[in-house]
Amino acid sequence: MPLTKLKTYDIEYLEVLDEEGRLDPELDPRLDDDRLVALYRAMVMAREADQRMLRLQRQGRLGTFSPSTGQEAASVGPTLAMSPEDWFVPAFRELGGMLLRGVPFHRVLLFWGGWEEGNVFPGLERTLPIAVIVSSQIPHSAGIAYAQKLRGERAATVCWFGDGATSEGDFHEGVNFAAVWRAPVVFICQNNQWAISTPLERQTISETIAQKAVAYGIPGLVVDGNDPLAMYRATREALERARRGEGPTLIEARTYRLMMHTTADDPSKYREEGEVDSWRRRDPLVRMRRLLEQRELWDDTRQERLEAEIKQAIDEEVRKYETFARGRPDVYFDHVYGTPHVEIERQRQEFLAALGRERRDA
Ligand SMILES: Cc1ncc(C[n+]2csc(CCOP(=O)(O)OP(=O)(O)O)c2C)c(N)n1
Ligand SMILES: [Mg+2]
Repeated sequence: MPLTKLKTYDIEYLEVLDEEGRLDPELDPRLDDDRLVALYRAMVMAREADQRMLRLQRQGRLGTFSPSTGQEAASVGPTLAMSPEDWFVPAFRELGGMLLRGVPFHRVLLFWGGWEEGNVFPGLERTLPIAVIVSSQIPHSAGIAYAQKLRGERAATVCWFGDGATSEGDFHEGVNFAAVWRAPVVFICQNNQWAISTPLERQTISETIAQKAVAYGIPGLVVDGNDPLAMYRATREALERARRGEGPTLIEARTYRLMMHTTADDPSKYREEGEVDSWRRRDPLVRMRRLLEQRELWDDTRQERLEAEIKQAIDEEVRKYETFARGRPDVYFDHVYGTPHVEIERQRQEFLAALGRERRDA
């Protein structure tokens, strides 16, 4: 009996807008000028928000947070392709997408400040809170999408997670469940090459993350995750597939975390500056601005105006957050257990004393 080939597979790679701002006319999703500018503005907003959060954290005015600098395109592009009826299921590095979706920045600050109110977005009930528990949101998204199917909705669900999340059982269970039930969900893996200090090659020896889709019988593709137009296009196609009742898609967005994992991390301990520099050249904001400039939609004056506008908006949101949070820097300790705990109370006192010392020294 000869050995026969049962199946082979191909994995496609999608890039629409390259590092120089050159656009592939065949693949161009043909967004109008307003939407092109909207993509760029949302990415600049997220970048500026990261810088402000970093300062607030270093000043003791915010808890730790996970920066999304360098990864803006991977959440902003897909969000532009979504409708308000679609469910938005983030991990913790989708700030740009959340803000574009309409989540007020002060809610994000409340979340990282330890406030439960940071989990609730009035008027945006189809936007889930930030999920820090790695991969926990993947089964949630599969269940939401399954419910959408049962209800006969035309809408779908988009769920983000990291490369590290693909090593969790929840990833495999969630993707398999969604595939078997043809649930209308788009899985977006933000492959930023690192899971804290664990490099991708220690996470998986698969050549791509996208090919894991093959095992579940669904389409998987690799996308330049720093290309907002490619991310928009890939998500739009996956959403259309989902709405046609054809089930989930796995998108591997190749990107890079340019800053630390969280403010409690020092990446210089485990990765080379050269690697970071090579990804800085692939910055999604730079290539998008190049495209806008070529089309005469952008210049230095517009950039200055945008930055001033964003600064003012951020100032206002920080004020809202700090007005709400005033006098309770220890709120994190409230929710560790449902009832007071002697060890947590000891830690609370230690934290308050340390904060007091720091503020006196400042
Ligand atoms: C279940 C669980 N295990 C461990 C952690 C601690 N932790 C937080 S983020 C992270 C790495 C996640 O890596 P990845 O999925 O690649 O996302 P990235 O941080 O790179 O965006 C880990 C281990 C956690 N939050 N949840
Ligand atoms: Mg990662």
